[in-house]
Amino acid sequence: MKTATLFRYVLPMDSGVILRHTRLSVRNGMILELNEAGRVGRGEIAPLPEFSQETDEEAQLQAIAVLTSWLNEEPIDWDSLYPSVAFGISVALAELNEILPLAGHYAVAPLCSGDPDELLQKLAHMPSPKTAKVKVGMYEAVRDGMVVNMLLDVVPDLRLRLDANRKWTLEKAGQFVKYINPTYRSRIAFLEEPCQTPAESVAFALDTGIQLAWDESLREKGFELKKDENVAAIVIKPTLIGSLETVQLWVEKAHELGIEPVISSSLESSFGLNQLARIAHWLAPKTLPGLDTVTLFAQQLEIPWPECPLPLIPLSDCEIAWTQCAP
Ligand code: OSB
Ligand code: MG
Repeated sequence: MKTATLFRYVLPMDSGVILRHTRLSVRNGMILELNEAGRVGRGEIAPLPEFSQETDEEAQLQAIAVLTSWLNEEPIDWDSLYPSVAFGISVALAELNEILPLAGHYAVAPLCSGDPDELLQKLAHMPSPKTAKVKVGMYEAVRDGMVVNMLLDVVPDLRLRLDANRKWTLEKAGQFVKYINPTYRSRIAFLEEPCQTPAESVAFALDTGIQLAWDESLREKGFELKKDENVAAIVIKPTLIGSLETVQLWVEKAHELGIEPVISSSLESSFGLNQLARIAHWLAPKTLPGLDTVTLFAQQLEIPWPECPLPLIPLSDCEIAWTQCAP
């Protein structure tokens, strides 16, 4: 006997979470649950506003169609699915079929998207070697350069991942670097997408010796990952990339080329983040994942993130959007 259920969640965010051009005051998403022969598999489908092409409504309609096929023992055409739907359903199936191991990679790179003092407090409790991620490109490039220099100065065993989200021209990126002590450059593990185009980013890396990570580029049509001394990492956001199989292919390709695959959050709930930590531990155990986003929320869902004090909402409190048994 098979059943499939879709829950809808609405979780309040911490004040001041801004995605590109919009403030995100609540996060909407779905948890799907599959039952078969006494086994359970769950996954999260949560298109991210400003990043996903699909809306919540489109994702829900497609998920219902796919789950109906699953109940009817029909094959799933993975290539035709929205990334968020492919990801959530493939994870639920992997859990159901006991393919996804339980152990998770819960050590993450703490994220600083504003106040560097908050990051310094987090780092004080972190064992060495310390790795953190700082968002740059939101304020003046000069200010970013000074903040990064200060952090590397104050915390001698710190390595930084930086993320500029394609905000800089080559000139602005140069202004940023000017404020960083040249001997600290090697402690920048990578800088994600410094410039508006990948070609400018590569030019920046060649100029400065600071290595790059591809994030947005990975999701661009025709992008091909090649061996490149300037590229240290790729940022894999499964909700934006697709099925677990697609994620696995990117991880394998990165490993083949000596590039680090960083499994990262697309602001999934604590439920989805836990699954991402398990995926990271399973597929890329040696790389610190980019999953420090639970504190952007005001509530957690069903499964708490380790040591996170935010209140926890059980899945049973969520609205059931759709449920069906096999005919
Ligand atoms: O800018 O990389 C981004 C999360 C959602 C949308 C965009 C981004 C992010 C993150 C996730 O930065 C956290 C991380 O990568 O460590
Ligand atoms: Mg990024």
